[in-house]
Amino acid sequence: MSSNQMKLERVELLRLEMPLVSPFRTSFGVQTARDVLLVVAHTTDGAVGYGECVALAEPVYSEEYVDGAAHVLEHYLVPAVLACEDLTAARVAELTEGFVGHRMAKAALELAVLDAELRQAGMSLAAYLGGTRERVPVGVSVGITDTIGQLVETVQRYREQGYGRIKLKIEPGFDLEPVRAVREAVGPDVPLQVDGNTAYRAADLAHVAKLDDLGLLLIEQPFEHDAIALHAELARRCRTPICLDESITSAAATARAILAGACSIVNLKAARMGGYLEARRAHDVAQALDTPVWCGGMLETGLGRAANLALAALPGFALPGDISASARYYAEDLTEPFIMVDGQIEVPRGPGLGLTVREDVLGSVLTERREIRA
Ligand code: SMG
Ligand code: MG
Repeated sequence: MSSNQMKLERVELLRLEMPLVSPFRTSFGVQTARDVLLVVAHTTDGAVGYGECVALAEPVYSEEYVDGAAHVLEHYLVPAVLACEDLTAARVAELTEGFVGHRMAKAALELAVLDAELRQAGMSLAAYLGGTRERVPVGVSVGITDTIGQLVETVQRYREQGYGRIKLKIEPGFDLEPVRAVREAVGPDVPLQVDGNTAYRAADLAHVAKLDDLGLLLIEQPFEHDAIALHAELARRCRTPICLDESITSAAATARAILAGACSIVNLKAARMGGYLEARRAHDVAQALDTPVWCGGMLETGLGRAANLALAALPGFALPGDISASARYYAEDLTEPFIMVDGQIEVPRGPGLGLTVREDVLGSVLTERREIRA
């Protein structure tokens, strides 16, 4: 075996129930706690790596959901990788490509193997991916509220905490009016963007295009994931850049969406495209097509956020990410808490994800543990 090749001895699948500090409502539902699935890879040399699976409890953001991810990992993906005698993270995608879809589950397994590999090699994930920055600009994603007054109050609270860029979740019936109210409250200079999470349909085109008057940084994924031509038509009708999230399922999909004129900015989420290695390729494609990217979020714990910070250190990440401080999500994070200073968060530099799991916190939120052996 060459130096970075490994063999896995066992893989643990941990389920955690992490209460959120406040409910987070989007067009597809309300999250009050994060049902987290952690993949822990143990190599025969004693290296340990962590991968957080970002699938939500229900299949509402994409077709994946956490019980389904745990099942496909236990019965298909983990056995395929456990059988490999000369494993590297770069081989995980090829070992699991016979199983269709399940990109978030595959991404978590690849990340666990990659973390183990990099901890063994003493290299940070940011360095491995080609990150060039020590800290990255971040923003906050603000959920839908019952009243416009509550939304304005919430935004002002985040502004006081130092968040420079604000993203507002929208849905039919909660869009032009609340966004206009926030724009008036914060003034013309605060970077504001919106995210429709696929809640709009073709008949809403003219209505969605009215967002163009609100001085937004971008409009994220108003239409369904496969509505490429429709997003391209919206882009023709707006000066505001259109950004895609749910549509971007691979590096190839990134190229297709950009070349079709459906987006001029890309929300990169590694898990949605099967892992950090594919996300790196999508970043390179976007750069080749002169298209800025930014790092999306899935309410990750500190472990998943560490990986996102490493990705966001790459040069093409030109806009602030949905990577907020730990306190925006969890009273007790799984890792040392991430703190925001001057609207930025530091990229971890230690080997692998660069952070340690707080075993006391893990113990208090753990709901299930399974072990799969070679
Ligand atoms: O991690 O700060 C975060 C959340 C960012 O809004 C966010 N994510 O569509 O971009 C998106 C949503 C998806 C997850 S909603 C639970
Ligand atoms: Mg989004």
